Amino acid sequence: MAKTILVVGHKNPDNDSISSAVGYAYLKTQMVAREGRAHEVEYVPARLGKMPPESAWILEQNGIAAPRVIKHVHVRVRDVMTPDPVSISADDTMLQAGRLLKKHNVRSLAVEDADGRFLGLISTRAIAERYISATDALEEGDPASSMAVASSLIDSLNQKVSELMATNVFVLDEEDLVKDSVEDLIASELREGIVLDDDGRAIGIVTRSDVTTYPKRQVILVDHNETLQAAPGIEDADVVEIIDHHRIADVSTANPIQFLNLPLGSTATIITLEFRRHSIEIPPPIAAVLLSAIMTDTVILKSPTATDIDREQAEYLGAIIGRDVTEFGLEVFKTRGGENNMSAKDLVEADSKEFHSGDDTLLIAQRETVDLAGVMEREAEIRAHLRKLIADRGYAMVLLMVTDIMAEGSQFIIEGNTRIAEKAFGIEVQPEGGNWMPGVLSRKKQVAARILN
Ligand SMILES: [Mn+2]
Repeated sequence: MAKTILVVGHKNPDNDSISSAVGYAYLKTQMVAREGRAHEVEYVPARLGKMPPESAWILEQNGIAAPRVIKHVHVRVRDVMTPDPVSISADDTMLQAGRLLKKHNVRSLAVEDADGRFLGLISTRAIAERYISATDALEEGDPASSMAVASSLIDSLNQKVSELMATNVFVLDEEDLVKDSVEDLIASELREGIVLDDDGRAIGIVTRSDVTTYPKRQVILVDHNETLQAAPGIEDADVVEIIDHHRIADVSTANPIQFLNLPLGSTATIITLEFRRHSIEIPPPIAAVLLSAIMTDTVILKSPTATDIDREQAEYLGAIIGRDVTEFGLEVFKTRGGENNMSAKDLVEADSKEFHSGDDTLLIAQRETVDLAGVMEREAEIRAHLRKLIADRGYAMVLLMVTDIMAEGSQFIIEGNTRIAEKAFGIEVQPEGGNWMPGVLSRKKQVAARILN
């Protein structure tokens, strides 16, 4: 079976995280195919939450499936279990059980009722115990006792499976986390646990050694390298590669890996460079997806994070799909739709990132808009939601940057300990109306960096 490597962006995925996961999984797939190893490994794009509307749109337009939603990268029972256990009916005999064990070369069988529901386990150990108990009657030099043992053993062959099966079996669900099941399984009487589906049918067997020496899940991180923004369980996973354009943070690995971090406008730019470095052709649908991410991450190449390399790669992708990049970028932004029908929660949280500063956790959210006035009309509602986030999650400060793409600046709406922002930006934080920050378009370069310094 091919091993799976997840390619995943950060929490609260933005278009760069989604598109980079899709693009990089495609590139890696092509690379292993070229090496004739396609059967060995499968690269699966994944995401840690709802897609932004522009991602849903660009993927749909290009006939590409949405990345798979994952909640964590902990190892699950289904990752370590032996699937499809060999089963036997409760009415079958021990002779049939023995033959099945031998035929399939397994140590235990799942005993099931007429409807296929799990009743118990029959194991080589149960048979051995039956055998040993039969020999109890043996007395040396007494032919009669030998005959008794022999007939007891022959009887055992005709015994029903239901009489000898173990019913005190530890039951697991395939979505259970291995780390939560290890202790219980080791403490359980039997060597094996059984994995049941919702209908009570056996779908897997897990042994003690399965859970004590399990392989970690392999993950490629795109567009982040910070634990706080990564999938829950990342410390329990094997990060095999990182492609990013953010500050170097705290994800650590056991082995040397490819860690490609460049101070460019988007991760999609780096992935485009990687396609070219490896001479893998970019098909138009993938080019469109990557270009959409360069455009959203660099605010149509206007953000101070946009470099000449981003412009060159954008042009390269634009040529593949035969589009003017600025026009295409505006079209992508328009698919985000207006803010009118959006809840304050979505407006604030859709693109929000947590940062640590000393003992404090801060939330910096960004809403890029073509209708700043429309967003500011809802200021009271937005501020109430920011205060709710502080109350619920204990942030020291929440800062929403409402970025006006056309005017090329951001309105700051700040709640919580406003002194953090006052110190970082030398401003007097306005409790009403917010603060207009001309030229501030980049959360990473112009906001987070200044606050974290
Ligand atoms: Mn990015």
